[in-house]
Amino acid sequence: MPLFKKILIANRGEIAIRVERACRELGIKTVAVYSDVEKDAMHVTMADESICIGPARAADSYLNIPSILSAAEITDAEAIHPGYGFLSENPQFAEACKKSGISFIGPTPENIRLGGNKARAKQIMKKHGIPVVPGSDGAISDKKLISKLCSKIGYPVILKASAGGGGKGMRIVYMEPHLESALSSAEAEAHAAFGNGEMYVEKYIPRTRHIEVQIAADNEGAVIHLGERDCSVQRRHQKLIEEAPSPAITEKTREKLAKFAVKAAESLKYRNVGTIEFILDADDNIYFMEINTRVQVEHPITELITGVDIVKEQIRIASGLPLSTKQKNVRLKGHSIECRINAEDPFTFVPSPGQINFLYLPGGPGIRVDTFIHAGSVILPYYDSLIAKVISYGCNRKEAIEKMRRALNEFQIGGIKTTIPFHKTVLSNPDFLAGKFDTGYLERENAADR
Ligand code: MV4
Repeated sequence: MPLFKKILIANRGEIAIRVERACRELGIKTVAVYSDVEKDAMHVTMADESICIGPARAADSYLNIPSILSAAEITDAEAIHPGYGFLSENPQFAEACKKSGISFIGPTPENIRLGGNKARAKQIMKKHGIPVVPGSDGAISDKKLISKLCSKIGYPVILKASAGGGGKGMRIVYMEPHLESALSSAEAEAHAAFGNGEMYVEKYIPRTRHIEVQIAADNEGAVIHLGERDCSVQRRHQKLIEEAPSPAITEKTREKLAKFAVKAAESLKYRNVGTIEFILDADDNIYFMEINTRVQVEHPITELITGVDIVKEQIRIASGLPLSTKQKNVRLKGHSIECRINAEDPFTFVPSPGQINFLYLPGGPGIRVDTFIHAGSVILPYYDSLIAKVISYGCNRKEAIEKMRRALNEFQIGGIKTTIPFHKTVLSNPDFLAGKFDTGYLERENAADR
């Protein structure tokens, strides 16, 4: 089965360029799409062809399904790569591609739909023997039943939206008197954000680490894992630093995570690449959380420790080819760290759009930079504030940290504020250096500052 000849990339910024690079190496032509305000953007310049898909607002362009499908038809693209965000986890879009005879480079619409229904995904994982946090069996709506269940599992509990993501519709409840108001505000928030107020309930686990496992599955049902990523350095559910492998788990825990992730993918008949997300408690107990059905922002750290090109793998699988490697040939070697550089104030994280008037990007041994910026480029307020990913690779964690520190000091950017100073601070924090941090780390560090 041959590879696609031409792919339309339904995205912008660094991930559109990342996909273009994979296509170029595979000999595949690329079509970029752009909104009215991005015709001079780097992802457009670097593509073989480009086509305008609408006004600046994402809802009118990068999220506009009819416009993107027309663009693919006009340019004769056989396949669409959705990147991350935008339409990447929209089952209707994957379905619409199929109906138009265009290959969607990603999982099946059924896989995506399940990934978006967190209560149901958890229920299915539990049925297949993958450990989950004690709580409701799927979604729950009756207030009396919820109250009874919470008393049974014991406070604190956490209320989560079935359609949730990014912490929206999520509430930690420390005692029964707070339950009713937390429930109604979480439901309202979920309804406003996702058009779906369905909730589920879990025991709240304090001091968790966020660890996810990269998997890949082909059309013959072969599944491999590419090791884990530790994404515990987050702020308000936005990941800021990720690393692979996790500095905080034993080899035994690593093996368990991988085994659960492969079993999850097999039991769901998962196709293409994906991530199985877990939380770990202070005693290294593993709990399944979610399935992410897209290529993730932090995929490069896995590429650096495995040598597997995850985007090429996505394209190969979608075109019907088998996985390029077998599990026994995947070796996790060295250590990789990613710092997300955002156009934001480094202390308040308030977006800082504007024109870049000076730029020098870091490089040298062990440094990869995935970005779309150049001297003169304008960071627009319409889209997310990620402007670059600095990724380091070393033979061990200490070397990866040293290289990252050097790279952050080399990075020179004028005209806008960035989160580089924040990263420099974390990379010299004794707890971070010792690998002692959990998802509450930043909030606590900030509290200590005040
Ligand atoms: C949890 C949890 C503790 N206990 N579930 C947040 C997003 C989603 N992917 C999973 N999340 C969590 N689920 C139980 N049962 C802790 C988190 C969590 C978190 C919670 C509150 C504030 C910040 C957080 C950061 C990462 C994970």
